[in-house]
Amino acid sequence: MPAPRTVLLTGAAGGLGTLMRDLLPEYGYRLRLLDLRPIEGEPDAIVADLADKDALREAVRGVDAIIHLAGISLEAPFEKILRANIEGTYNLYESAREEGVARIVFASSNHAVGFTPRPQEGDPLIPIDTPRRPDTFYGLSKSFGEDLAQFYWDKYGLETVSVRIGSCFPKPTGVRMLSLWMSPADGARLFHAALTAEDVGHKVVYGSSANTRLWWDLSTARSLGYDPQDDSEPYAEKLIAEQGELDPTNEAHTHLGGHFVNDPPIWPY
Ligand code: NAI
Ligand code: 15L
Repeated sequence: MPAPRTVLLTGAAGGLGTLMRDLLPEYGYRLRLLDLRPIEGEPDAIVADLADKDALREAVRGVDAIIHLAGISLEAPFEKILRANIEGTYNLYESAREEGVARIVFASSNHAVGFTPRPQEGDPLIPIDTPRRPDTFYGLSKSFGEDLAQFYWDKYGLETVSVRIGSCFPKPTGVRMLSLWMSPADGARLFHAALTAEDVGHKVVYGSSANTRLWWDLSTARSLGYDPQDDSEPYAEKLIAEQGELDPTNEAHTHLGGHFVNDPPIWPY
């Protein structure tokens, strides 16, 4: 597939969307922005709900690819997750299929496999084909998104890279995050690789930097051409001094999904 140029970025007003709005144009992309919320300084951004099929159809028309970040990014009652993440992602895929968009990069999450025990010292890294173990309705919606992507590839030939993102923030803020952190610059590298790799079909990859304390296997992401440059280790000493080492008797410290397994943060809207 030729390198995509015009890319629809859904969820463009959010944390990750804001970071990617800054970083992706350096790779030569022209971004079309979409979010439920208006974006300051971006009068051309499309303000639309993923429930609005007509707006989605128009938004995807003529783009080469989509980076799909929009949706509820924390835990919420099932009905809300159903509407935004499950039906919303379906609506986006249907629009993409109807308009002949070749590829979607889907923001999946570590919470699709959040109940997976984290590796202890000497254990192998978590492989990409580990059974899915969602830790929340939110994680369940990401599992659905991955299956939806597989279905649209098998049935319609619409390609997807599903990125199980760890924690993409400017800096790691917790000890668990030392293992899952994806620096924004590595995030842009990974999205660029996912947009440009040849013949991906549907591929699921983990999304993080090359952290010293990595818990999962980045080889599938690397097979796309992703070459992470960052490592959370410089933040480790200070975070561990402040918060202590992970506690093996605390469920939130012994699972990939962290506190989503027992006390998930709730979507505030
Ligand atoms: P965020 O909550 O900051 O941004 C999500 C955006 O989606 C918001 O701007 C919101 O207005 C928009 N949105 C929500 N419902 C919508 C709807 N029905 N229609 C249109 N727009 C809607 O989340 P963040 O951190 O930027 O994450 C982006 C994506 O990446 C999410 O799908 C999240 O699940 C996923 N992800 C993020 C991780 C991270 O470390 N930031 C980790 C794993 C996954
Ligand atoms: C996610 O999926 C969330 O969207 C993000 O806000 C973080 O909580 C991240 O996972 C994480 O696990 O750190």
